[in-house]
Amino acid sequence: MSKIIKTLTIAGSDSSGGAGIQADLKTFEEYGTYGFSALTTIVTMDPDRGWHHNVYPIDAAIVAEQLKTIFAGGPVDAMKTGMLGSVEIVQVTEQAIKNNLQTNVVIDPVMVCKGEDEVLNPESANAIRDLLLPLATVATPNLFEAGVLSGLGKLTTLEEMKEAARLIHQLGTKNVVVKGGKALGGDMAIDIFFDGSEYLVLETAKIEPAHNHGAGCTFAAAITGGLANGLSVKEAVVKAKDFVSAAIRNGYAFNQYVGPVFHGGYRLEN
Ligand code: PXL
Repeated sequence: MSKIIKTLTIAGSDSSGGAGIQADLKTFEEYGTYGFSALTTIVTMDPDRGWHHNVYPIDAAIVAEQLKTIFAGGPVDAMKTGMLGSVEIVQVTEQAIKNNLQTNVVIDPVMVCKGEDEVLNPESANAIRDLLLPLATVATPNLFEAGVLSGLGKLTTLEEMKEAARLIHQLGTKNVVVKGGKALGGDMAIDIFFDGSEYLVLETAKIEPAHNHGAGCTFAAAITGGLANGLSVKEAVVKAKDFVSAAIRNGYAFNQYVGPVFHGGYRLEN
């Protein structure tokens, strides 16, 4: 084995396996990397309550201990964050990035689970904006999160997505991917990449049926895997779009409520 390439996710557990830390570790494996994880929250979904999500944050001191373990081997080649669960966990994450001089940092500013449209924890969302975006190589908000972070509210057009990306770039992240996915009207799933000067519009035809639970986490994890493998940010984003599209094409109906992506879809197709 040549040099091991290390990746890290600081995120929540999605018991249904499509999103969260499960998405991240499966994706890191597909990218040929050795994945570490620091667990921040446990999310359960209740079939007796219409798939209602319960979110259980883990004590920030335990998150700090996990990060101490992981960084005992030095910085990783690339890392990402997902659902963080509390302001204290955001602060612990900020300290770990700074103390370890960690580079290649992907901040996925998770505020809600799919289908829910209220910010789970506004204080945590603000802390991610203020403490983590300035440390980010890439921030990867979905359409809803981009509307919140930019202050523009609900985004409905490509032009609004671009303006949101520009405003989020001003919050300190070096690059922004607004994951529009299928959330914008029309036939195309549209994401945009902005590096502070140029926009790149990434488009694919919408996939039906859209088994896309976990697509956002998987997209961000794939960018992380690409950066760890030495791709430029733009190359990593372009490849991640292909990776997540294949994951959606190969997704499946788990039950009446949820259809997760299959993280190995890109491998099956290539
Ligand atoms: O897709 C957002 C998300 C992120 N992280 C965890 C989740 C979810 C949505 O279900 O459970 C742990």
